[in-house]
Amino acid sequence: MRTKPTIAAITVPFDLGAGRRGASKGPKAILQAGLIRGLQQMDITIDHVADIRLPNDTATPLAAEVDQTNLKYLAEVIEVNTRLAEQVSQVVEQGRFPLVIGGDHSIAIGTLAGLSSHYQNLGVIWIDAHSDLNSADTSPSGNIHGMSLAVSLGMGHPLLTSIMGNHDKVKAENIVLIAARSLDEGEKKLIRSLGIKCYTMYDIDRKGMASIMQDAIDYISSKTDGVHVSFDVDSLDPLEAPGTGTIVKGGLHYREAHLAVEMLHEAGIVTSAEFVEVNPLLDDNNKTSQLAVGLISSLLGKQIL
Ligand code: B3U
Ligand code: MN
Ligand code: MN
Repeated sequence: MRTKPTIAAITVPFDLGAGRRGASKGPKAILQAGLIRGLQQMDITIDHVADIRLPNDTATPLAAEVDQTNLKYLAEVIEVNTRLAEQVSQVVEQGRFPLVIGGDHSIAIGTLAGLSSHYQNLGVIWIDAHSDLNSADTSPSGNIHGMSLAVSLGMGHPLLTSIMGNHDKVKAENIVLIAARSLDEGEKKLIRSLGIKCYTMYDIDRKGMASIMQDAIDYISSKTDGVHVSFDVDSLDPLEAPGTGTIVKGGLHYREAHLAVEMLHEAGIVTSAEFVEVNPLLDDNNKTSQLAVGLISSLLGKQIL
């Protein structure tokens, strides 16, 4: 990202992967908070290339065929992610930087599927209070936004793992989790058994954000040919980001989150990004959408001086 890439923004007004409604209004709130204008002022070229929605008639063609099991809105999640994956893949093919704006975190399934065919070893920096590593068997909720990283590792419903082909979209050794503090038992087991690099809030408190980010960047840049940043705003403390569906206290402070994305920009390794789980219905005076705009701007190179 040393030379300014052309950004292709893809909005995904979808929230059926989450337990509560409202994240579907995230893209509009983030755009209204001045995302495009802000980036243009930084001399960044940004085009809003697509808005990925469900068809208006709510019964998707897949709905009848899909065995819903305990996966909520499986047909809808498949439909949206299939469309998103195709759009993301097209943007990469055109040599542009995909910036995906959610929506709930289930959309990472489509983003990573769309990226996967363009990289041999895609790195993923997953900044989130959660690890989203559940499957139908381990999920306490049935909400697919808590399963998207597992699906991308090839674990989950075959209709989800086969979006854009049956290959695993990312390898466990190329993932770094940052800001984790709410992990289910099954997720902890998986992180340990697969050896996924996981920096919890304990690690961040102990070593400081700058040191953690440097470790994360060194770890991931040595072995990957592209890095995707998947940023869930619930990684921040609820005091900073009240407008999100599953708040977990003890999160990143405003400055820690900005430092993380500033260091990622400085490292020059990031090739795509997504920002998810802004829920304007729960927000306080657009605080969380404005925060998202600030974080995106910093990731794309905004500096204080
Ligand atoms: N791990 C829980 C909670 C959760 C995951 N992601 C969010 N919440 N946003 C689950 O439902 O899988
Ligand atoms: Mn998440
Ligand atoms: Mn989360």
